[in-house]
Amino acid sequence: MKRSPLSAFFALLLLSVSAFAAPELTIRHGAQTLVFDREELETFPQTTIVTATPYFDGTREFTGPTLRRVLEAFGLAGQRGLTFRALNDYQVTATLDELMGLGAIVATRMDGNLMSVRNRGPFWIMLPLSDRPALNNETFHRYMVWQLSAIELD
Ligand SMILES: Nc1nc2c(c(=O)[nH]1)N[C@H]1C(S)=C(S)[C@@H](COP(=O)(O)O)O[C@H]1N2
Ligand SMILES: [Mo]
Repeated sequence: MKRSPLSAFFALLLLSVSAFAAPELTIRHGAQTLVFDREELETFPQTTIVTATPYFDGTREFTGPTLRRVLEAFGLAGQRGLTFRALNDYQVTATLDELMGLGAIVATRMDGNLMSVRNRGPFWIMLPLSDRPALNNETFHRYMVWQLSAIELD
């Protein structure tokens, strides 16, 4: 089939629309799927974590809803498994019990600024490492998923 210049134009338009599409966080539990964009995540009550991290010198301020709040809609608890997935294909699995007591937030901002994918954004699971030094080790750093794209609940 011969492609008209017009269809090439629309193909290009589609490409650029998806390239600039708003980043989203998908949360799945069986057939139930919730998709939040940044603005929606910022309509939840916001929690701020000021902490040193393995990733930056000095302390940074991270802001976003608590993980607990984001998952609340699903009404799940206990030994249920949860998998975080990131844009770079990183994934880590835990149970809700393991995660819910950590004070984790889904950070949408660092020092008040949105985070680009290049800056490990747009969403980053952040833990209050400075306030809770017991979390400042590899066991818990694994859960600090940057470029978070999806959360899957068993
Ligand atoms: N998206 C993403 N998040 C991630 C990782 C990753 O590879 N990709 N590595 C995890 C692991 S295993 C650890 S220990 C911490 C710190 O990783 P780093 O020391 O490689 O920066 O980030 C976690 N978050
Ligand atoms: Mo790690």
